[in-house]
Amino acid sequence: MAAGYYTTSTAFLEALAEAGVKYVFANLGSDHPGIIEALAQARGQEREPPFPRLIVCPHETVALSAAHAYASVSRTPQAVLVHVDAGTQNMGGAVSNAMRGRVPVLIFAGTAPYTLAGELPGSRTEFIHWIQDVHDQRGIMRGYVKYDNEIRTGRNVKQLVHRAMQIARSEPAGPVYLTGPREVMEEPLEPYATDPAHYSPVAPGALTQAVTQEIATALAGASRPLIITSYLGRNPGAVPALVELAELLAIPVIESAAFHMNFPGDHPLHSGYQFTTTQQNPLLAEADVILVVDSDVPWIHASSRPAPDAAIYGIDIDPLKPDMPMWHIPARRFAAADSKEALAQVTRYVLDHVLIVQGAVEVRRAQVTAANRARRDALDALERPADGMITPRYLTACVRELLAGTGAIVLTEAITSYQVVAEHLRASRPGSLLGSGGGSLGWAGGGAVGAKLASPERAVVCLTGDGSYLFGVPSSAQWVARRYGAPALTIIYDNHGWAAPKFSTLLVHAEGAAAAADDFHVSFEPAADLPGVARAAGDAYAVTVSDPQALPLALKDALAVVQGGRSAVVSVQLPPV
Ligand SMILES: Cc1ncc(C[n+]2csc(CCOP(=O)(O)OP(=O)(O)O)c2C)c(N)n1
Ligand SMILES: [Mg+2]
Repeated sequence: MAAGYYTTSTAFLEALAEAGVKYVFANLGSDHPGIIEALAQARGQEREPPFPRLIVCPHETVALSAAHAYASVSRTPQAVLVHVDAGTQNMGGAVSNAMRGRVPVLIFAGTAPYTLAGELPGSRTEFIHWIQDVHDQRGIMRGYVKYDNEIRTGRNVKQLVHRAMQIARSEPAGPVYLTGPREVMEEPLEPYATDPAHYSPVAPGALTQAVTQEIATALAGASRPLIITSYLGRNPGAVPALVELAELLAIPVIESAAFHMNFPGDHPLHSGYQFTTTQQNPLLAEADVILVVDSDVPWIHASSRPAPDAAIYGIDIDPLKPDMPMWHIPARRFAAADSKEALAQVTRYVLDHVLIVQGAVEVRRAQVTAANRARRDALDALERPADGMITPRYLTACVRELLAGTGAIVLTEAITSYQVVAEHLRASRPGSLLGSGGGSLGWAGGGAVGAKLASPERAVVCLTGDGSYLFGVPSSAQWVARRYGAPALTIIYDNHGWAAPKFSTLLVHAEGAAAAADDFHVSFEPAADLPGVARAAGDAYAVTVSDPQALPLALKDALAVVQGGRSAVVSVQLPPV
């Protein structure tokens, strides 16, 4: 480094490193010379901790999705660097996914220089600096981030980074957004230090004694208790706490709209998965006490709801969901708490204070176990091809067999096959299944890169719809995977189009003209060579499979390729939409 070279950009990168950021998923532009120069100046220096590594992402969706999945897997937030308003806009729905997934990530974008004629280092030098100057760049992100601010001087940039990270990591976690004008990012400074230990995330909250007693007593006294959860497994450490409580009182557990492994799929008390329901769930209708833990969508009133007199309790890291303009469950008590802590408190209370009606609990355990065995047997029977074609259930069963004992991380963006993937994969290890948590498609492509960088020793397998594969900008994602040695196995649930909008239309207009004419505008015919995109962009091993008998071997070969260090994309041909 040139003697004394130290700018806001240097301090910014130092602060990221201090905050535990190993990777900056970056898409660069005219706002980043300060950062590019600071990185080059630092090259070869022995810094402790070392500056984060820049991961060049040719599309911003890939950058943010990678940072999202990295943080989900490792529970350590990373950073994303994008270009002024344009790059901010190009992250598009990925920021909505990070918000809904309650995933911490620090996003930085430069802003146009504010001086016209060389008054300060970083002043305007290119025509584009006039064109990229907009009124409210931070406003683009404001509905989706927990915090936004502008870096106004390098003298407190470290404080700002650590404060932003503290907010991002404190529950409910989420994305944060900082901007910095070129002049500020070029500002020469004296080196200085901050202590990141003073910015730890807010410690997990627990239940009060009174609420613990209320919930423990209600559950222990229930005849037909039920637990519903969606994202408790964001913290893999919370899963054993749920298992312990469920086992203690023989409480069936339903995973609803779950994008995490929350409760072991092979557990006798696992009572099924639900996403968009069309029929009443009898367990939900019959339950007299329901504990909803960490859930955005515990049920869909239109088709499946609890009894009007059920006693409902809600424990959530985010119990009121102020980020959702309309949300409600008719709970007797809402409590904001960390689910791991809260469930352990309830379990302890039951053990210490509440008389368990052991006979009744054992009868229920036997009943729930038998019902779940029957339900699983019925699902097993569906795991076969239909009319010579691969079905989503058969495909998922083959994936389950393929991955048995491998310790793989599975990313799911299987859309109309979300439920089938959950039901037949039956993820049973905490942290082994991940979805975006949001509604903006295209997460899994970049997500696979982030998951692999976060957990290089594990195989990463991405189950995606064909539409979602394309939303994920595979040309960019597959190139990044190759360049940075982060291979994944991508399995496309290829039904040649978008089943979801067709399904949505049928839910509203079952007898309509679109249904009568099968005219939904959802077909991807003529078919594109989807794995070929990955081959061209990232030298991926690319295969298309339509023969059910050939499927297991094709998947096995593809996994072996990935374990050898090269990405593979298998398009599995399903009945078309
Ligand atoms: C960014 C974005 N654009 C559009 C949508 C609306 N949408 C929801 S599901 C879907 C189709 C997804 O297709 P695919 O991944 O092939 O899954 P399939 O519906 O076929 O199961 C679309 C377009 C969305 N959720 N996100
Ligand atoms: Mg599809």
